[in-house]
Amino acid sequence: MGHLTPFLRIASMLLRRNCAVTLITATPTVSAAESSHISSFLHEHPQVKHVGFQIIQLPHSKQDDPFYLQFESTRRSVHLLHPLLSSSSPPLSAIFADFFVASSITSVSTKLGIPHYLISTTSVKFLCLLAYLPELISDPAKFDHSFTEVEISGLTPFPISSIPPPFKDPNHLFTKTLLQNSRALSKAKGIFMNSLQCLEAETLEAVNNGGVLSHSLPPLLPIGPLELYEIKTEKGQYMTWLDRQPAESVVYVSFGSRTAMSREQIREISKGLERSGHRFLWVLKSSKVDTEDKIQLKDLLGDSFLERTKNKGTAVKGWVSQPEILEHPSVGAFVSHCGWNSVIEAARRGVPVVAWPQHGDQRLNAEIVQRGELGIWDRKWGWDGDKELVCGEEIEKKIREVMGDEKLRKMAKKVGEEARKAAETGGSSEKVLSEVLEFLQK
Ligand code: BUP
Repeated sequence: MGHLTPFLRIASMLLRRNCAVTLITATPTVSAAESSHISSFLHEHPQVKHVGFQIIQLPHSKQDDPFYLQFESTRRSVHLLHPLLSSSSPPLSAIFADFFVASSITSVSTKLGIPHYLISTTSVKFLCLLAYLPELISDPAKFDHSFTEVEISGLTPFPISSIPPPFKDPNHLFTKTLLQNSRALSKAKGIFMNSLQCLEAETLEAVNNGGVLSHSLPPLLPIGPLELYEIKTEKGQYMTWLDRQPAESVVYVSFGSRTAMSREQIREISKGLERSGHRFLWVLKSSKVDTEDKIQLKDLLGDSFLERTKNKGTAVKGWVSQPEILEHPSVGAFVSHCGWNSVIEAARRGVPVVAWPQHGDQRLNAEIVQRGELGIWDRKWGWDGDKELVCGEEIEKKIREVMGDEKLRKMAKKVGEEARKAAETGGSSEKVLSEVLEFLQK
């Protein structure tokens, strides 16, 4: 969902600017959330032409991560797109593609004689790490204990503990897919970034004006925060519950679409929330892929917790409308895995974040949250922690801190104001997108 969501948002931004949009999605999808979002989007936007692109699935074993497999299968199938697109009417003027297919989309756009742009679903900092990946991996000594930081010339170094653990294994499927794509980033006309000047000014400046990674990266085009699009669905009960809560009083807790916390960790979170005394809205998952998520809420949390906290909080199993929740005036803080979309959605309204990264780019994102004064992060929270469980007392402490620290809340609000300014007519992000569309019309 971290990839599909920004694409649907950009598709709707293009529609609002009178572009004709063809949406190409990989079939079959991995999760039920993807299938239902694609259907609802097409239902709400009947003018979009849809190509359900049948990908060739790779042989795999049960241990393989279904999302990583989907990325690699899609990457390897993309060269087959050309015949499906060559007779498009009106003819296509550009392709906007995911960076997970950067290596294979080049041949398609070249054959069609049109430019391609990439859409990065990550921070600028993480994209820089991806561009640097071939160099990082070519020297295994960089993972020695003597190296504590990743140093990319021209950028502020960051701790080696912040890189995704699979990067240490060049034979890992995720690393292999990213390496292929990383080498092709420079072939794109530009890379759209769902990021904000105020969160990543230094890195953006280093790449676009300082020539950092200039052999590996084309211009970066910051267009964040992406505009939200509306899907008319029935209002969830959690929204009605939020409507009844005082302003900025609720802690929203969610760890994204692919993280299922262990039973032990869930117990500690429940302790922390209850002991903090604050109101909460907690979204839970019990398996990585939603189609396999069959456990009931009461089996995860126990009847007594639900009964004791029924006047203080609400727990939800399954999909919620997160952007709507984060835009709601009752929400006062967000305990988040720091998926990049979640970070930018929090930034849109200046909701302070308690960062709790789980995998992938999320430790780097947590660092951006902390440095950008959008929230707080205890570096022990995440995969480099010295213990596996974060205990209830620590969770309670962090929640009290984020809800009680006026300075922190003010700083987060400032980020929200900057985000609003960037997105409004005449704002920096709006200008970047208009310029690309003008170029394509020539
Ligand atoms: Br879960 C969930 N409702 O219940 P990220 C997520 N979302 O609207 P991810 C919902 O999915 P990775 C839910 O608002 C965001 O736009 C959320 O993207 C939305 O994390 C998107 O935050 C999730 O980037 O990706 O999907 O876990 O693990 O790859 O970072």
